[in-house]
Parts: sequence; structure tokens; C-alpha cells
Amino acid sequence: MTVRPIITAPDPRLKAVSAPVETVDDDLRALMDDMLQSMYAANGIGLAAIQVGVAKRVIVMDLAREGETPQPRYFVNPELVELSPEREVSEEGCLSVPDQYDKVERAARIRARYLDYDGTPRDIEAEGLLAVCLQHEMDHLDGLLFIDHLSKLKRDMILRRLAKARRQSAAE
Ligand code: GNR
Ligand code: NI
Repeated sequence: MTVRPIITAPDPRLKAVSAPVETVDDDLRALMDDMLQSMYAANGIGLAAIQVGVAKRVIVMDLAREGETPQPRYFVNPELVELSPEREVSEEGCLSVPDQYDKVERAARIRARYLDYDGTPRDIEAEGLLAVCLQHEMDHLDGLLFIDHLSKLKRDMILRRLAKARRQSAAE
């Protein structure tokens, strides 16, 4: 297993629309294993394949808190089946927009279909953090970041802060 570097904005690869996976085989499971390790190494709770430069519709996630038993989840070719009309605002961050946070409004509850680690079709109903994270990750599969849900003013401010932080860490 390998920890892969995570791509950060404004890398144009993050805007790619990822392609559906044809078969869940050992090669894909090796990618999912690498993604999970990369996510843990970066202290994230979710990761989409495009964040490590692979344009496939694959997501890994673990919402267990530090000290709790790990609870890895894998979603291949996820599709939203239902979105609640009720919406909820929560604070989001993204490993591809490091150290920047803002409030995003999304559906409070969702239903989704996907293939699991073994390629078995599954259905999931989600609310709370799981619903937020799934919608955030599924956005990545369509080339969207959480900052794309903000006003242009806020988005540009975050991108400027990111560029500045990068300049400063490069100068050290
Ligand atoms: O680690 C992450 N935390 C997080 C917090 C609130 C809402 C969404 C997320 S996902 C993010 C990891 C990431 O960038 N996944 O794409
Ligand atoms: Ni993200």
C-alpha cells in the first residue's frame, strides 16, 4: 500500500468529470487501499479518486473518530437516488483546499446506490455527517469543490489565501 500525494486547487485535474468503473477487480481494490491510506495520512474523513489524480468514480470514507475502531467505507459508481427537500448548512473543509473552511448548504438526507469493495450493489440512506460527506465526495466525481457552492467573492478569497499559504511555505 502506498500513500499518494493529494492534489490541491487550482489544479485543473480537480475539474475533471470522473469515468464510471467497469469492474471492481483487484486493481481497483489496490487503488481503494491506497486511497484509504492516503486519506488517513492526511487526517481526512473522505477522499475521491480524482484527489490522487485518478479520474474514476471511486470514494473512500471513514467517519470513526480518533481512538474509535476504524470504519472504512468504499463507494464505487455512486448515484443519488433521492435528495430530501430539507436542506442543512454545515462547515466543510477539503484536503484539496487545505486549511480553508466555510459553510455549505446541502440536502439534509439522501439515498444513494453504489457498488461496495467487493462489487456488490448496495443502497444507503444517509443524514448528518455521512450525508454531507457523501455529497461532498460525489461532487468531486463531477469536478466540483465545496468552494464552488460559495459566492464568487468567497471562493476567490479562499483561492487567494491558498496561493499565499503556498508561497509562504515554498519560501521557508
Ligand atoms: O476530511 C474532510 N473533512 C470534511 C469535513 C466537512 C465536510 C466534508 C469533509 S470531506 C474532507 C476530505 C475531502 O476533501 N474529501 O474530498
Ligand atoms: Ni474534498
